[in-house]
Amino acid sequence: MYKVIGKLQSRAFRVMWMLEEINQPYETLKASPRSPEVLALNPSGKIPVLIDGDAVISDSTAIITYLVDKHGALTYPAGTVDRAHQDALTHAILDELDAVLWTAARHSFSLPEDKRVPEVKDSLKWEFARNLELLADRLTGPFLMGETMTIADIVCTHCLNWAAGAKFPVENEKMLAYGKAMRARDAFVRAQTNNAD
Ligand SMILES: N[C@@H](CCC(=O)N[C@@H](CS)C(=O)NCC(=O)O)C(=O)O
Repeated sequence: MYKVIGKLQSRAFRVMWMLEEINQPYETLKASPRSPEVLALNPSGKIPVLIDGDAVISDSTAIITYLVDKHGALTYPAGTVDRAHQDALTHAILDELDAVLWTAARHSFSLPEDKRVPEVKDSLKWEFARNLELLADRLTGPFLMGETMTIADIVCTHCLNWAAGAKFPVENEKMLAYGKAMRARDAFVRAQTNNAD
């Protein structure tokens, strides 16, 4: 059985949700970043980490990519042009949404206090809203890749939830409707209820 290391309110949620989507059983260890349990598995101290037998895999996007490739679901096959587009979209979301939110988080609580520049957050909020508008322009189907749900939707929806928690306004109607539909998925709801603290 898979083991997910990390708390629900972190990028570990992406892994829990993916495992629910592909109907794979898993257990969780609700460890905090940089805790001894995490450091023993991942020298960076970051969560999530996935344990699959003897294998230890870090990074939420690497983990969910591994899972979809292994189980042949929620992805276009590796080596196809569709997969290249899917990967490009996933990386764009990491650059344009995840990285912006993470920079704000670092300047809110993660960096040492004397290294934080809280004033940067207004600029990041503007950048996030602009990037979301650009992403919305590309949204033509129920999912980011059109008719097929992929890992890009898991990463993007997680970033939309993260934005709400970080008080980054999401005002684009298309993205609001998209987020609502993604959060209504049975697997999303199961991931939240099965892993609540
Ligand atoms: N790119 C990594 C980022 C992992 C990451 O930064 N996780 C946060 C929690 S969501 C963390 O562990 N932060 C602690 C730290 O950076 O020291 C991923 O997607 O897993």
